[in-house]
Amino acid sequence: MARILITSALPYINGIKHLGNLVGSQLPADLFARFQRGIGNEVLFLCATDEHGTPAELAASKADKPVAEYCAEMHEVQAKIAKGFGLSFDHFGRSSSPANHTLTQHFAGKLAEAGLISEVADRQVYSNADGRFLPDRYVEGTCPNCFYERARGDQCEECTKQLDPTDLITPRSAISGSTDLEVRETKHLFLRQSELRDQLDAWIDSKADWPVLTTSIAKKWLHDGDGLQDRGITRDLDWGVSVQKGDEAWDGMEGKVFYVWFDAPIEYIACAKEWAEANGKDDAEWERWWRTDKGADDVRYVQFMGKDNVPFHTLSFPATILGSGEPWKMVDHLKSFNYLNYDGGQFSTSQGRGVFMDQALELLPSDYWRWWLLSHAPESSDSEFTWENFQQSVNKDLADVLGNFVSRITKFCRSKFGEEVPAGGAFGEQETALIADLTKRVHAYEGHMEAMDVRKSAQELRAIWVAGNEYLQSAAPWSTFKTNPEQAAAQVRLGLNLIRLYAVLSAPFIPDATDKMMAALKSEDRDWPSDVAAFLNGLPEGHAFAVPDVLFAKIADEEREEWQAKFSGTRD
Ligand code: B3M
Ligand code: ZN
Repeated sequence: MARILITSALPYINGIKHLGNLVGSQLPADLFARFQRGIGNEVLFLCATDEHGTPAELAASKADKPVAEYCAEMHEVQAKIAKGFGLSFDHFGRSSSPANHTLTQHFAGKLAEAGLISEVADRQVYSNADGRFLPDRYVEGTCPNCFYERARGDQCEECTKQLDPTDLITPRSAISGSTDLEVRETKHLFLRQSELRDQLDAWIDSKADWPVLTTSIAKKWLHDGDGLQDRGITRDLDWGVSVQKGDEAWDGMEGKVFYVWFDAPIEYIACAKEWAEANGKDDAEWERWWRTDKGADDVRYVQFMGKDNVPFHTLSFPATILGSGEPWKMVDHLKSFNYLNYDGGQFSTSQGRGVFMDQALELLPSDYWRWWLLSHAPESSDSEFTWENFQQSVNKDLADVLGNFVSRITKFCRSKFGEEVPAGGAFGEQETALIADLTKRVHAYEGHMEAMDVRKSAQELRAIWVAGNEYLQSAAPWSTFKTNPEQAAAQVRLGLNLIRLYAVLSAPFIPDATDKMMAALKSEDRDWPSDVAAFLNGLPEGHAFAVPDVLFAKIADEEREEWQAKFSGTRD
C-alpha cells in the first residue's frame, strides 16, 4: 500500500471562494485523494485557511470585527461549504494555529542559523495619524504610471503596474485616509533565496514528470531578468506570526510579523500536526508523513494549485525547506491549473462576478458542479463556464447517460423479475465483448487518474457509462425477454452489476450519486474493480436491490435563463 500526501493550496480567509478557485486546487485535489483511497492507498489529504496578511486585516475591518474573530468565523463558513462540496480533507486547519506559529518561528530560526537571513534597513511609509507603519495595501494614492487615483501600494489595479508604496503620488492611509505620512527607516528580514539558486535549479531539473506549466513558470522565475531575488519575509502588521528565532526574541524585530507567504506554506506541515492533535495521535504519526528521517521517505507528496501560486511552491517554499537543512519531505508532483473564466469574462472576488461556492450549493447539489467543473478543468489552457454548457453537460452526461441507465435497468428488472438480481442465463458474445472493452477502459481511466489528467479521466469515465448504455440499447432485454427470458435475466444481471461498477468508479467525481447507487444496490462493498470480469459477477443472483429516486434532474431552459440573469451582475 502506497502512502500519498496531498495538499491543496490554502484558500485565503477573506471571503467565500468562487468556482474558479475551487476547480484550480481543492476540487481536483479531492478527486485525486478519493481515487487514491479508492484503489486502497493510504492518504493524508490536508487543507487549511490562509489567515494572515493585509487582506485579512482589511476584510476584518470592513466587517467591523476584530481580526481574530473574523478569521475564526470565516474559517467555519469555509469549512461548512467545503463539506457541502464533499471535499474529503482529513483535516481542514488554520494557518493561524499555534502549531503553525511554532513551526514558522522554528524555520526562521534554522534559516538564520544557516546564514540565510539578512537584516535590511528599509524605508517605509509611517502614518502619524494611525501611529503605525503602513504596509503595501494600506497605502493608496495616484499611480505614477497611469494616474489612476485609487492605486494600491502594491499594485495599480488599473494598469497592473507593480508598485512600492513610496512610488505613489499623494499617498494616503487606507485605514484613516490621513495624508500625514512620512517615510521612516525600519528594519526587515530578507530570505537570501539567491544563495539557494543552484540547489533549487537542480531540484527542479530532477522533476522530469512535472507538467510544463509548472516547470516553465519555475524556470522563468529562476533565470529571467531579476530572477530569484532575496525576499522580504517580515511585515509591520499586528496580525500574524510574530518574528522570533524559534522561541527566542529577535532583536529589532519587535512588533513585526512574518509575511503571509512565508508562513502559509509552512501550514501544510503544521496542518498535519493539527490533524494529529485533533485525532489524539502523537507526533510520530504526523512526522511519518513529513520527516524523511521518520518514515516519510516512501511518501509520495502531491500539491494542487492555480498557476499564480506556482512560484511560491517551486521556489520560495522549497527555499525555506532546503535552507533549513532539515529532512522535511519535499513535493514530488505539483499539479497546477490555468484559470476558469465566467461567461465571457473573468470570475472576480473583488467585483463579486461569477458563481461563488455558497451560491452554487443553493442552486444545485454538489455533484452537478463537481462533474461540470472537473470535466472542464482548465488544464492545458484557460476554460470557460457558460450556463448553456453547464446545462448541456448535466442533462446529457449525468441525466441521460448515467441517470437514465440506472433507472432503466432497475425499473425493468423490478417489473419483470422483481427487486432482486435475477438468476439464470449465461453471458454470451455481446456480454464478453463488453467486459473486454470495459476492462481496457477501466485501465485507461486508472492511468489518467494516476497521472492527474483530470479531463481525460472524466472523458474515460463518461465513455464507460456510454458503453453500458450502448450495450443496453443493443442487447435490449425488454425484447429479449419476450423470446428468451433466461437470456434477458443474464443481461439484466450484468446491467445491475454495471451500476455497481459505475458507482465505485464514479466516486471520486460524484460521491453523492455513488452513495445513492450503492444504497439502491444494498451493497457496502466499494473495493476497486481491479478485475473487471470478476467484479461484474459481484452481485450474486437473488441479491435484493431497490429502484432509486432519480439520480440527476435535468436543468430546464427557464432555470438556466433565470440563473444566467441572476448571476450576470455582481454579488451584493
Ligand atoms: N492563499 C493564495 C490564494 O488564495 C494563497 C495560497 C496559499 S498556499 C500556501 O490564491
Ligand atoms: Zn496605473
